[in-house]
Amino acid sequence: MSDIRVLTGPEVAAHANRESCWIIVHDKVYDVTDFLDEHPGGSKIILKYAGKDATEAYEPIHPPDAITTNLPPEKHLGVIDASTVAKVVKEVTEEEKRRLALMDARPPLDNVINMHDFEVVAKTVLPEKAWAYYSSGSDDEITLRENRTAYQRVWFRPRILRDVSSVDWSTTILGQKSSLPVYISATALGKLGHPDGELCLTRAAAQHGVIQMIATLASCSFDDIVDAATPEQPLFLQLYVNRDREITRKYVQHAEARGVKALFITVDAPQLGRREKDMRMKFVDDGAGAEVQKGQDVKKDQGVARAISSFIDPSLSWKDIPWFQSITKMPIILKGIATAEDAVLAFEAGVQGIVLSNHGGRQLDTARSGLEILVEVIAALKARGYYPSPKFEIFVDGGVRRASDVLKALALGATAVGVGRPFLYAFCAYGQAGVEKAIQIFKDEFEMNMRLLGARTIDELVPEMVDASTLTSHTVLVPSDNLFNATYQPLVVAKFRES
Ligand code: 173
Repeated sequence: MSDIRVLTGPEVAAHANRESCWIIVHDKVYDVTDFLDEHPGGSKIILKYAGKDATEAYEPIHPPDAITTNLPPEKHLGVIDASTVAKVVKEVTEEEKRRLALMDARPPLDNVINMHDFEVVAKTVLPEKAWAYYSSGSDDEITLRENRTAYQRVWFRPRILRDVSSVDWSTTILGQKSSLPVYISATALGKLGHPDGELCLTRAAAQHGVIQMIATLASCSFDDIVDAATPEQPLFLQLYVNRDREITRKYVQHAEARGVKALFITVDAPQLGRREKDMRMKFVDDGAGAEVQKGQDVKKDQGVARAISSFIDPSLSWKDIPWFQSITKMPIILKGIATAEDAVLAFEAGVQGIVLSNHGGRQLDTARSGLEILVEVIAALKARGYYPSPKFEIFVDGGVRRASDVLKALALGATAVGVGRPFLYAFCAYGQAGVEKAIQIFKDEFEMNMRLLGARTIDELVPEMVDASTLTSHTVLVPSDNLFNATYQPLVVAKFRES
């Protein structure tokens, strides 16, 4: 006989205040009274669901095991008898109605011909909060925009008459076969934009031989993502290091046991950047302007990401690298290197690679683009005899929208590039089919650009095929990037309250 307690809707509803607060998540009932003030996102949001089913609000922004790891077992009260819970008829807001109508009126997928198209559809159909969270960069978003502009300061030097009847852009990334010199980079909270979240990426990647990097803060659980992959499908893992190293050790070793092929440790986020579009959204949504900042709920203006990132350890340092090397045999890659000095230290620390990145323009504003960093990194590694090396791979991410961008990074010495937002926007707009289409677009662009550049294989991409001489001059004029500008949303200043 099972001793699991079955609770009814009215029983739960009787605990709907600060003194006694029960909530339902995924058909289970929890007493979160003592946890209210510890909740990283503040108590107010939990109290909104006190005595009710909070699943819908909980799901996109919490790892599935968040409750089980944070609440002691005696606070797990039992399961809910679903037939006794009054169905909440969700009020469809005007914004939601407008959004659904726009979703119906999306351009057919056949009409989507580049990555910018996904972005403009996502911008239109996503809930405002999701768009604000995904699209935002830090501070003035100079770096966010520079990530695009940098690619436009590098020009091709194509070679001709090379018999390009057949071209091959497949490659190997950290020993794993990939149909593209591109991997799907980690982005968090996929369910804010699509009910299947990151599984859209996993399933599309399986169909096309592309490698996905799983985010520590994915909406889908790590195991659900691995379960959705085919047995042969290579997966990488992005890691935020927990203040509690035991949690990190278990997580890493579990990933290795489940067959993950490489560990990308994020090293550029000891604290999350201030993403003002995301922060502004919380202000507007809470209705009361500055007043809501008084009182207990100080974290609500910080945006979703900041609220859920408090576990990240800002004390992480080079001294920790040997510990990671002792707990896993997976290749270790440091994600978020921004200078030649740190690239040299990474090589000397014996890790297997680095990602030259500014976190999609979301961390230190006016940090340089990955592409610009690449040039100085290759020079510094070469000078020390560290490059080329079969044991050390260099990746770049940020701002990649075209296969031609990828070819520039490869010609300058990268093994592959990471693409985050475009794949995220593809599934927000069209689900798995969108991601498959995005991959197909990259393939079409690779075929054309490699032919025109005179490179039949990835190995034939050499530095002489690009002119990067103005890459470090941040003031040169470039033609206006109309597609990017069409979706780029300018930051706004504080709004007056409506009288
Ligand atoms: O860029 C991000 O938003 C990010 O990396 C993150 C970090 C912590 C929580 C959620 C997202």
